[in-house]
Parts: sequence; structure tokens; C-alpha cells
Amino acid sequence: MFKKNFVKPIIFILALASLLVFGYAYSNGFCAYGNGYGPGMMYGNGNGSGNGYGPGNGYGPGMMYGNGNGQSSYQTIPTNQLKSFSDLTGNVTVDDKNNSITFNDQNAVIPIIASPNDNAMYSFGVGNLINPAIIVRKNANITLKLVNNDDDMYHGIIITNTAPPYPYTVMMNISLAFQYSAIRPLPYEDKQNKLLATGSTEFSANTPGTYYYVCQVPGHAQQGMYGKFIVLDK
Ligand SMILES: [Cu+2]
Repeated sequence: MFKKNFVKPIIFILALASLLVFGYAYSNGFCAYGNGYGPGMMYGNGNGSGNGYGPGNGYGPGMMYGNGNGQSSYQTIPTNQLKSFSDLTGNVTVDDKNNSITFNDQNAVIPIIASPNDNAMYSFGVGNLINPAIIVRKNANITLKLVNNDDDMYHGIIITNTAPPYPYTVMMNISLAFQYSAIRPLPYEDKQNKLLATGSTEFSANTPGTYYYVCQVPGHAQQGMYGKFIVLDK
């Protein structure tokens, strides 16, 4: 009760701020806990419509914008820096045949392109692969970076325990795999200024297993915007 009451005004302010800044009040949330309504459930298109609230009591920073680190805005890069942003670095093994990429480093930087090209609008690109299985070491410190290369759709990313298939409203039906393992949906390309929106988050891949990275924008995971995220047991 206390937390619910405490959070609601914050949510309202955040929603207003989102509307002002982005024209788009969006918080991807995780409904693994309790009931009531909270920030994790707000979604709209800047016109006050949208599904508003649902299950999930909305406490904890992870409920606000999905990545839990207080990120409420995004960065941009010039569109012509897409390649340098998304180049793989460090000790990385690309397996084209199995469509998988293994990040062998203890400190792994994973750059992901949402909507890497026109033939893969509802996809993630990593290296030259589409929706590859991303494999990391147990307890690796992960820096997940996302850039939205689409020219007319928002995209974000969540790493979840929940396996496909995903329903339209994916954010109401999946749980977060690791603390901070999400990046809120990023705006599409600013064509006039030739800018792409980027976001990043850091988390520890501390529990071995098979997880999934999915786009939390309604309908996108349903259309195939997801891939496996595997944490090895050593
Ligand atoms: Cu998407």
C-alpha cells in the first residue's frame, strides 16, 4: 500500500515528462509480481490512449523504464556511425552456420541493431546475423547496447525468462531475466538530422540458462523480433 501510493505521483510525472519529450508515454513493465497498477504498465502513443495499467505493483526502479537504471532519455549517434556502433569487439566467436555469436569476455559488450535492414524490420541484428543466439559466460558483466535503425517504429529490448511464442502485448506477459536486462523502446531515425537513437544497460549474467531477448513494443515479438540469450554454466 505504501509503495503503491508513493509511486503513483512519480509515475504521473514521468508519464507527463514522457509525453512532453517524446510524445510517447511508454514504460515496459514486468508483471511477475502482485497486482494493482504501476509504472511498468503504462503505454500510450502520446494521445492519452493506450492500455494504461495492468497487473504488477510497479515498485522498484526496474519498473519505470525497463532497464532499471533510471534511464529516462536516450542518446543519439549520427546515422553514418551505425557501423562503428554495432561492430563486434573483444573476444567474439561468430558461428554463421548455427546463427549464434559467443561473447567470450568477462566484460562483454553486445551491440544490437533493431531493424537492421528493410528485409528485417521486426528483427535484431548482431554482427551480420539476424536474431542470432547470443551466448555469454556465466557471471559475465554484460553491456547491452541498442541502436534503432528503423525509420518509422520504436524498438526496445528485454531479456526475459519467458519463451516464445509471444502474444501481442508482450510486456504484460513476460518477466525480466536479470536485474537491469532491458532497454526502453527507442525512437526511430531522425531523418532530418540524420540521427539514430541509442540506449544501453549493464547487468550481470549471473544465472546459467536459456533466456530470450525480445522487443517489448506490442506486436513486434509476436512477429518474430526475438532471439535466444544463453548463459553458459562456466
Ligand atoms: Cu520492435
